[in-house]
Amino acid sequence: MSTNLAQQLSARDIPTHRLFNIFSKLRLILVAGLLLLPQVLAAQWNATVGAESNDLARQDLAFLPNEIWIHAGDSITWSVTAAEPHTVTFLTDGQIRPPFNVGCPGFSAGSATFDGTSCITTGILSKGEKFTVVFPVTGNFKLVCLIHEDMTGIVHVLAPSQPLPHDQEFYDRLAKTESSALLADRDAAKPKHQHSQNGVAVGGGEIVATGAGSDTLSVMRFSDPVITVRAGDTVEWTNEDSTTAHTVTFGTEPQDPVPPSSNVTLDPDGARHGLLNSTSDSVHSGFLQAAPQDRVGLAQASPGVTRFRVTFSKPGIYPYICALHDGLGMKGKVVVLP
Ligand SMILES: [Cu+2]
Repeated sequence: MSTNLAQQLSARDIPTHRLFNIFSKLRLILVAGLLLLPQVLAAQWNATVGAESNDLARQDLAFLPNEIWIHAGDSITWSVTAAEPHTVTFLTDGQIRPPFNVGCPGFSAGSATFDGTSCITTGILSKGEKFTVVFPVTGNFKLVCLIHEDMTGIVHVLAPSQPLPHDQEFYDRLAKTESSALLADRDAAKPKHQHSQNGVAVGGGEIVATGAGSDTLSVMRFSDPVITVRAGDTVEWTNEDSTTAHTVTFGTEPQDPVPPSSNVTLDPDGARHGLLNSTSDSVHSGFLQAAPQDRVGLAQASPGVTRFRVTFSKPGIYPYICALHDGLGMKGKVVVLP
């Protein structure tokens, strides 16, 4: 090859290399663009968890709203807006519901991805805390709170080509409407169902169905915060909430609030019974809770213990609390006259 021809060839090669470089760069930009595109298009949705009255007595145990339609790749951030604690949990279909302190097992903090194949849950979320879930694949996913059994919802994850029925503004409005309707519900303050003259209703509640699941209103109060009786009388507390557990606790709070204290006996009708001989004595009802709903394919649940009786032998003033909800103001007092 003559020097001249070699020079000509290399002169022709230069533009080819340049073209190749330009194409490489274009390809890189294209690939980066395709990779970034879903993130640019992916929407960030917001929803709330729980709501409450100003005095904290009435608690919405609900996802507000409890039904949301999004696209695959979108994420939803749930913000807790009430003092009652909740979890944001997606179990897998068929998974046995775990206790809230066990989790999936295990917990996620801040954010997680859910595609229906493995469980995700937060630990206990307090007021002001947030949790974001990314939904990369299509499907209809049930949302639950591991603390409150009748607090459920659904996230519908559609393919990006499908139209979405609502925008964020719609969900904000729906959350507000649902929340205030629940909080305003007066059915939960039912007439007392006690057969005893000295009866106190412990809480009250109502489960409200939507197309996506259940919202619950729980009233975290004793119906008669102060009740006056005579020495020798017995006061009877009845949990009238459809789902929420409460306790009646005099004196020292036990470490484990679930079982009754050892000085509690069982009446023939299944109610628990304590005796207080002094204002400095302690007695604890344990969880008073309605039996859970029965379901086909599951063993029948035993009747729940909803009643607690305390006999007061001596005059005095006996303050008590619900060990679960005293922070929300669930406290009472028994005045025992001679
Ligand atoms: Cu309570």
